[in-house]
Amino acid sequence: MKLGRKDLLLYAITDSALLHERTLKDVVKESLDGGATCIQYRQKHLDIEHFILEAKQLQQLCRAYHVPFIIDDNVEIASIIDADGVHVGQNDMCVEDVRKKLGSNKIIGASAHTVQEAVLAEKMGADYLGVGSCFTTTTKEDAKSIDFQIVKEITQAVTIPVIGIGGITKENVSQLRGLGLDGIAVISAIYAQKDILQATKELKKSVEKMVQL
Ligand code: 3NM
Repeated sequence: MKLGRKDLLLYAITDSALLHERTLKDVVKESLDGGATCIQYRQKHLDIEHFILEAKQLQQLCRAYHVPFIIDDNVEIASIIDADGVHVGQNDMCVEDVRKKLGSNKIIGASAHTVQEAVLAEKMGADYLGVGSCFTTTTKEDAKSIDFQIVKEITQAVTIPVIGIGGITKENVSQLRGLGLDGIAVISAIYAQKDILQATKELKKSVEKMVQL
């Protein structure tokens, strides 16, 4: 699957800790109905068998919506289930090795916190970058905040699309305007919400305004 810039407008990352009575498939479906443009399956605490089962369910759902399905971190499983792509952090497999393993048709996203990391990731073949943490987040314990000036320098230094991540909400997303971002990646602003459908719709409207030049 080829990745378009518009696919990165509202990138939703799953969190199984936020399900309450709902299933992961149900909440992801709600977010897709609300207009999420890309889904990342992020799962840190599941054995491989269940990981694959759940990933396949979400993959099927995303296919029906023609929305890219990305797996966080686990290149092996992304390869096994033939996911659309994988997202790697600075401590995961390096982009160059992921590209070798998955081939040229898969989407590779990379996290970057400095201009140097961003430029290197692009050079190694990343298709998009996630930069953060833009605001304070409680979702990822080791997230470090990034200066907006650095975000701007990153978007100017690379040609691949860049999305902001970390603590982004419909209230604060407008503060990212003018930084050159193509979209946002969120967990809580979608999946911690009671009405996921409505929350996604509202967030999408706000992010559409943010990315306008
Ligand atoms: N990566 P929320 S922040 C997965 O800064 C992740 O690289 C981050 O969750 C980074 O939208 C983050 O709930 C968590 O803040 C994003």
